[in-house]
Amino acid sequence: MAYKLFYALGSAAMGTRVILEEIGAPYELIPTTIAMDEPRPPEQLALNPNGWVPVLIWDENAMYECAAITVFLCDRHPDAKLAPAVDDPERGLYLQTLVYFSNSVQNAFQLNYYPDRFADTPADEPSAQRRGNRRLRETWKVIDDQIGNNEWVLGERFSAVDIYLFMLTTWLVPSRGQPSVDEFPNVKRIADAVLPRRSIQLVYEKWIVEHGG
Ligand SMILES: N[C@@H](CCC(=O)N[C@@H](CS)C(=O)NCC(=O)O)C(=O)O
Repeated sequence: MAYKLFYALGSAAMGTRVILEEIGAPYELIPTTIAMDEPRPPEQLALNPNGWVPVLIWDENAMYECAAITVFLCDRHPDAKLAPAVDDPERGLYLQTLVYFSNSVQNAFQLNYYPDRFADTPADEPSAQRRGNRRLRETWKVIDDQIGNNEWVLGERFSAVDIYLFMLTTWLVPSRGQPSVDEFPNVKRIADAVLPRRSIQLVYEKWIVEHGG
């Protein structure tokens, strides 16, 4: 049976869609929005009361949280070779980096994109946004240093973490005061290497056109 994915352009659901493309699993997109002034479909809110995407549905089941969905799908489809197996020595770094992306880097983005969730009053929001941008610099630097001279995040092996990294770099908007990906050469090297993949070209077609790719 096909997977179903609550989906919005520019969102973390794009990363999940890339994974589904890489796996070659049939899937159906359910359009939703990430606009703060637009309502979410009740079916989405019933599965994720936070109103976030991605939300993945399969059989009679559903789950949210992009990093968890990534681990789930890659484990479910090992033939796609997107993740180290549970007993592989690289499994630790794989999980560590995915969770760091999800709870530290993404959190820094949230401060900048959704400051109302972190500030007491509207007057406090610019401060939260500035702190988010500093936090983006701090957390991306940690990742850039971690990668060092590695070809991919896990070393010589391409994995779902590289796709996740690419997705997060598309959210960096220097005109908002956020760092440019150019400040993190090791991150940029991997993002550039992920870009030509067929799955990325398909899912990020609009972003690539807009960014002169
Ligand atoms: N921790 C969640 C966060 C997901 C998230 O922030 N999604 C954003 C788009 S990238 C969203 O749905 N934003 C709309 C909202 O927060 O209401 C995850 O990693 O899946």
